[in-house]
Amino acid sequence: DSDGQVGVATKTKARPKKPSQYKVLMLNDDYTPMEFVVLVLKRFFSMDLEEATRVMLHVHQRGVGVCGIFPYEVAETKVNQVMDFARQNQHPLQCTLEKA
Ligand code: TYC
Repeated sequence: DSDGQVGVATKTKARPKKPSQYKVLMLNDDYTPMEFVVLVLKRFFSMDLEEATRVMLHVHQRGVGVCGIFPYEVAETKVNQVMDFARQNQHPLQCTLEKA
């Protein structure tokens, strides 16, 4: 350099990281009607009736299930939309995020 010092240049490889993905999880409860859960899966996760019914029954039987995997901001928006819609309809349905 300008002082005459010798050094080793290190270079970090440009490795653009993929945006982290998050699972949107649906939780079972004893009160939300099955039809309402199916409606939510169709409306906010673009599932057809067959897939929505399959996912709803999985959650009903196992306690939790994956609605989809999305970039963080999309996943968070979907959780908020589901929670708002459930609240508006006075159902206790819960939805949450988990790193994929
Ligand atoms: N367990 C609910 C019932 O018997 C149905 C249900 C399914 C609720 C999935 C929530 O995420 C859920 N009516």
